[in-house]
Amino acid sequence: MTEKLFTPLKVGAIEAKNRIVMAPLTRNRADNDTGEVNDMHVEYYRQRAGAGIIITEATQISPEGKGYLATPGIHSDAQVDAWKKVTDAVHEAGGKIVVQLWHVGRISHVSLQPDGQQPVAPSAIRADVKTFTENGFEPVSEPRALELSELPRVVADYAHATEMARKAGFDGVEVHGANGYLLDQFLKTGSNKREDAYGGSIENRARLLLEVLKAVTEAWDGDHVGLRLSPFSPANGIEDANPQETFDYVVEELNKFGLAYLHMVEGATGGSRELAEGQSLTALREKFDGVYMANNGYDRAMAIETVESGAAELVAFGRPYIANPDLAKRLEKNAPLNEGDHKTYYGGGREGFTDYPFLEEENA
Ligand code: 8OZ
Repeated sequence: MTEKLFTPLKVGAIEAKNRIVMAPLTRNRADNDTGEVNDMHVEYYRQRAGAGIIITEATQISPEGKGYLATPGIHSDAQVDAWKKVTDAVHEAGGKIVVQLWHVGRISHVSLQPDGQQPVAPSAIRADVKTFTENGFEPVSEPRALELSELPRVVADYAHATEMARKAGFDGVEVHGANGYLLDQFLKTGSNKREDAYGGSIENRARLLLEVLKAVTEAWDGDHVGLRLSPFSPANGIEDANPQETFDYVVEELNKFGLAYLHMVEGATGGSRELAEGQSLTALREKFDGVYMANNGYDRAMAIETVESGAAELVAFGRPYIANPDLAKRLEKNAPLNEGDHKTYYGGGREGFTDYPFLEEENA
């Protein structure tokens, strides 16, 4: 019997050959000055084309959206040309690839911003976290609150990045609404103290995300657009007074856009899957009309069971994909997994990036 996890699924416009997704993974190996990916990325993503869908590492929609050293962008023509080599390679190898559209908001440092400017945020509240700069790990800089008049420009940057992603040959885009970055900062009460139409009530806090989704689905269409959320994660110093209430509203509203999928970080990003009293992902999943992609700490048995039971249609694997380029095949064959080397997760060259072995090499 073939378990459902290993069978195809139509995800919006994307024909996934299995239900195993490569989750977005920040690897800090793009050109720090130009935000272009390079030959290493072509090889890295080609190697992982066995996934039903690859979601690229988080990729900034504008220079201001950058918050870490050597992350890629998708706003310049040169970046598009560089990504085109990646999408061509993945397609030749029979895979599908979407780009994760990212604006970090307050999680940045002046040294990473155009002209050394302050990072932007819903409100001028610094998160007590660090980012990765030329000088190693440094506390994020004090942000400034975005003016009301600037928000249409931020929304337009998402639409522009979507157009650039189409030109680069991607199969779709994923809007990064998770992990304490700009859109999550607007959604949650700890980081959003605005007194205009984008702060206060749930409707107001969700306004920017919903405007972004409207713009992105107009620039392409809902069938090519996914969204990642992390309702209950404290990642990057984020908190919300009532996340269940906030995300009940958000997920309800998502159904207007006919999205290809909803990608959920279940629990604390990269950490515990436990939820607090009164918090339920099932309630959110049931509200959403489309394809549900589960993520966070899944192993083979959990993934098989989750898809078999219908609790999710897709399962995204992050860290296991760093060390196992052929993860989908390994899961199908129930083969052992390689261990990743943490020292080469962020930054560096080919070592720890494109040199993890495939099953055939191990058995040769
Ligand atoms: C790890 C290091 C830097 C950024 C996320 C984009 O958490 C990230 C990220 C992860 O979504």
